[in-house]
Amino acid sequence: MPPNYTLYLVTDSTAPILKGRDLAKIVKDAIDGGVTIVQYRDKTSDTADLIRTAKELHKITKAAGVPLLINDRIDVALAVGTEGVHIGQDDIDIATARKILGPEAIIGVTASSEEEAIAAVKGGANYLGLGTVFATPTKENTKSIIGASGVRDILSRISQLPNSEHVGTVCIGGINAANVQRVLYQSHSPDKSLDGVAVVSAIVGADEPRTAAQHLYDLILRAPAFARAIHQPSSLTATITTDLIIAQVPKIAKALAEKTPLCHNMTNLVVQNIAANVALCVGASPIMSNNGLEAPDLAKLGGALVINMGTVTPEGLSNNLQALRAYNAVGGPVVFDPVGAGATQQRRNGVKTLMAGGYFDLIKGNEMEIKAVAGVSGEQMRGVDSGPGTLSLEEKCAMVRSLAGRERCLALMTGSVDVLSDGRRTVAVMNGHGFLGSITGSGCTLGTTAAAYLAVHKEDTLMAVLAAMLHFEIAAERAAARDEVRGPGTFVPAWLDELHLIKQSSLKGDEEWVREAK
Ligand code: 3NM
Ligand code: MG
Repeated sequence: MPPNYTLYLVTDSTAPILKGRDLAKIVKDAIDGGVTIVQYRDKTSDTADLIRTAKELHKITKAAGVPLLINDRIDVALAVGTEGVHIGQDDIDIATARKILGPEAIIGVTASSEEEAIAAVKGGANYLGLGTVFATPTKENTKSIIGASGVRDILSRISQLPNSEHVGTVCIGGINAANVQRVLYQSHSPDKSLDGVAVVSAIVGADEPRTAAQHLYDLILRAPAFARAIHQPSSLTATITTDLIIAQVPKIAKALAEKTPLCHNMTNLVVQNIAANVALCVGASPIMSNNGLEAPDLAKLGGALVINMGTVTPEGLSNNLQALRAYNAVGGPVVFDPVGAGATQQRRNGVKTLMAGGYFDLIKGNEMEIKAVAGVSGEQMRGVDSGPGTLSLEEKCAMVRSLAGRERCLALMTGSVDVLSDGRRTVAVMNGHGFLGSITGSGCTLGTTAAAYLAVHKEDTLMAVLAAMLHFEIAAERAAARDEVRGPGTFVPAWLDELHLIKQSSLKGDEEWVREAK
């Protein structure tokens, strides 16, 4: 029987995490809470202390039927007779460890790249610890931060190796209750999934290790609410045809007008008024609330959330995170609008914090913003990119597709041509009008519109956002073509009218407007 890796506890020996408490008591509580395997990791104690503590821990784990592994120190594992060891890339090699410990021992190896993982699988490791997922103060000298997508790339690569189904996998680094479900979801590759997660501070550093372990265990076993909420049919075709658009988009617009879902906007002061008006005109019921404390109540109302990073402050970020978690917990769609991402260090940090803190159904931005989110801005762009708007359509499609695939969500890059992808299907929309670029908040209100559509159509989220884009942009074209519209000022009221008229005609089952899709 292979070990159960579901909730893997790695111990710590440092003061900030232990806070003077007894490690054996913490391990006992953690096992009572649901921990399935334990690694004793202690980089500071002398050998005699290591052996003494390991013996004490082994008594506890053995009584609970949970394996105990020793980090690095084969001698300690041998002396105490524990079930195995965990070795890093700079420690003893697997073959030697196996020779010393025998065929029954559990030997785990840390891997942070596909190459390291392949070598460990071929070398006979029983399981891999994949990471570092997120930067963590618990281990400061980590080699590389690979994120959930890095874990997925490794899983996908080793799934092609013979016998890899017998190799367990856990991920490690910054995993906690707020991100564990998103990490499991986003790291999933079709051929191989994680068998569990490894944590240090989320349990050892918790005030109540038992409760913390119980909570984590429940979250791991329960499918994440947002994954349950999104049912992407496996029959989705690879191409979005005009026929498909005409067959589906009017129905989605009608559903929005009928259901008037709540559209919760956490947005900047500049666009609150127009975002609320656009939400009303497309058929949603807007609420403009930047207070994270009321998000759990709002999330229960079945609507969607837009997080617009327009005015980023530390307080705003923590409100955003609270709301993101509330919507993730119930599976409500969340749109991320990383306004000005990449422009300042504050904003780059904001993007990182939010993307590590929860799951977004849609990430939308202009070319510079999407580049920043995709992580190809700054130094790397110099010499390749002289400023905004330099990517060819093909390059845009590739970037958007790869971002969507990496994050397992939808990505939308707006511009004169808008590119939307779910990682498999990528579609470009040519509708819209230049006046949208001359008024404030048009990008933000597209996020609002997309959220409203996502709230009513979870069967195929790409189609929902495509419907939102068409409603939004065809209305802009119709407004700009009106006689009375002579510039951005007269455009805004006409555009609100046209958004409203498309909603009204969709309610009556009219499909004509969709034929203007380009
Ligand atoms: N190994 P926490 S990260 C022990 O990447 C360890 O190999 C890592 O601690 C690796 O759960 C890490 O508190 C520390 O973030 C994980
Ligand atoms: Mg080591």
